[in-house]
Amino acid sequence: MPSSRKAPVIVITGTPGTGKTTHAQLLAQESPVPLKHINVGELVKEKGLHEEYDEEWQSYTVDEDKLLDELEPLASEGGIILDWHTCELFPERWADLVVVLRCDHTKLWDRLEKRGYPLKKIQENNQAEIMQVVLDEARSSYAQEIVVELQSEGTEDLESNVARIVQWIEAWQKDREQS
Ligand code: DAT
Repeated sequence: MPSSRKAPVIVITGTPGTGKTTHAQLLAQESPVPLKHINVGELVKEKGLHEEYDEEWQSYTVDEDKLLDELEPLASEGGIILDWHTCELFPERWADLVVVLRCDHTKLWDRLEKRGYPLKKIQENNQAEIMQVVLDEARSSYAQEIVVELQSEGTEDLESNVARIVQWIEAWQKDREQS
């Protein structure tokens, strides 16, 4: 069922390091409708929407209820990009488009090494990318027609992916105007 939002909610997801934040930042600049980039991991830290810090994994255990309460009014309003490494938590009604970024696993390994991730975390994410965990998660959580898998290996991909999402936004707007 189409939502009553004036601007879409675009989920950009993928294994850490696949380029979500890079894409979200460029998309927020190029979008024909104002889109606010929400880096969900940063939001969790800023607003303390977590339970405890896991030293071994160097990450927070997210308080899912608190996070959903925080995001609900923003998602109802629309005009946001949700940038997170998982998407199954977000209710299906929130999302107008779900972009799953993919990257060759050796390239991903380099990106995560540069980021200073511990070996265990690099291995885990590398394996998840090979097994297309996030893509499967997106496909089982949302209608097939709103899930798009895009490669994110280099700047050419980045630019063409963002151009493609911009086209999708323009079509989404036209659709709204007509109905
Ligand atoms: P994520 O938000 O998924 O964790 P990121 O946007 O922070 O990933 O990107 C991780 C690193 O990889 C960063 O140095 C930018 C680079 N990168 C990602 N996707 C890219 C692309 N399509 N072209 C060039 N560099 C890219």
